[in-house]
Amino acid sequence: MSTAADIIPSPYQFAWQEMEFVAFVHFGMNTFADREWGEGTESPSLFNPIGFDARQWIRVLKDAGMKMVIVTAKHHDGFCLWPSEYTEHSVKTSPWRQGKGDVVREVADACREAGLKLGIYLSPWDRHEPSYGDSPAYNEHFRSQLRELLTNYGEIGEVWFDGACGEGPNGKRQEYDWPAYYRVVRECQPKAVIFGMGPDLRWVGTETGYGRETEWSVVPVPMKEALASPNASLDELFVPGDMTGKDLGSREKIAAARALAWYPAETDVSIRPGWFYHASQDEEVKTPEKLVDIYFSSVGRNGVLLLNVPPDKRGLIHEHDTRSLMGMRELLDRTFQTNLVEQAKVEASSENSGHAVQFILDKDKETYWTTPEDIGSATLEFSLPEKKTFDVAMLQEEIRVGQRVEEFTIESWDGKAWRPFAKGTTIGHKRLLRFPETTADRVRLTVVKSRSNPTLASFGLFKLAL
Ligand code: FUL
Repeated sequence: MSTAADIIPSPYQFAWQEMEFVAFVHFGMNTFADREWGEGTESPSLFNPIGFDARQWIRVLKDAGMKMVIVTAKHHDGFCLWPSEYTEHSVKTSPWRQGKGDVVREVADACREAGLKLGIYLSPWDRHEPSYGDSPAYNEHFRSQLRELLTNYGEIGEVWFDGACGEGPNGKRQEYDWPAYYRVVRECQPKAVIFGMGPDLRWVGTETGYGRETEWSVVPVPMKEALASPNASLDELFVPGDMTGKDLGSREKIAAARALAWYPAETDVSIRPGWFYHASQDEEVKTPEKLVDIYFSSVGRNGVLLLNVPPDKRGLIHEHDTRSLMGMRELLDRTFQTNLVEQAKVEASSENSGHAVQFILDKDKETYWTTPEDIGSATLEFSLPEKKTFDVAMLQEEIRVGQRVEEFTIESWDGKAWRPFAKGTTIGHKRLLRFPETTADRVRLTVVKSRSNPTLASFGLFKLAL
């Protein structure tokens, strides 16, 4: 078990995890054709967002608390939001800005001005491109487009690879050359993380916004059979596989694994029923309360929340979406404004008295707690200056040393005995729990089971503002 607990995130995976909340922006030909999956035969003359304002998008998304914006530079219909040299099927043959516009450029500039990162969705499945299905030729075409996007728009934080794969016009099925795609990303944007069909970030396995209660960032990953060379990198050996199972990283799964990797979950969901804007869904925008519930079940379950907000035909984020996002932000800000154990006196102890328990205050993070191995259960006790009422707990592990905690409980002292009011399994980067209102001035957290000595980067109790 300690092997799994020793696996740590790369600095780029860690930076990505710390963002917690990022935006997905589905915009393109489908916005105008009123479809979810275009055929690739739509005329570029349809694309004309006359009120297009990337700064408006970024203002809304930033105010909502998002730290990066991933834009669909090309969806399955093949229409490119940037004037690619490699196709005519793009903004350059559209009426928008007389064919001189570049959506990716304007979004990149607005992100940079606002201090947000930019990510790119480039669909390998391309229903327009004639070379699609002619595998080597299309792979080169795709690499060229990737290179354009990764060299002309400044720093890119994430590259989003979807697995959809249809038949080409020649009736042949396209074989994607993933390692060759990764090489372009590594070469042009060494700090970017690759999602989905790539080895850095994994799809959580649902588009509902609800991650697993037990979410491990260290999981068995599919690898090519023959380890061709002992120096082969993960990029060469990695095989995109199905990571949608209920249990990915339990002790049983790990024991049976051939290879383990830090492969954390990204939780994507749309603020509307569809990924693209449809006027018919204007009344179906998720409410602030629903978005808060999703936040607790994604960020609060060791995932990064990738929330899709699709701009409308004007090229603007619709008023209803903005209203919900601002409502969500306000509820979250009010909830997490005051950590009720901030003023508490903290004491650490462990079951096996022969071992000392260290409790170290870290200047950068809030607290950093570590204990020697084989300690049995370990406890942190918080004594508050006065009684407080809370119904939310937040826990964070120091994942830069690995993900370790397997089971924990939180109890309050009622004057006579300790009463459990919350419990959980994994923590990872962040765990949020909601429970019935509890009032107490003494609280204790017990790590019941851990893969190695447990660490904690922060602990908080809050009152939900709903
Ligand atoms: C899927 C695509 O097929 C959808 O259209 C959407 O882009 C979603 C985020 O990924 O696989």
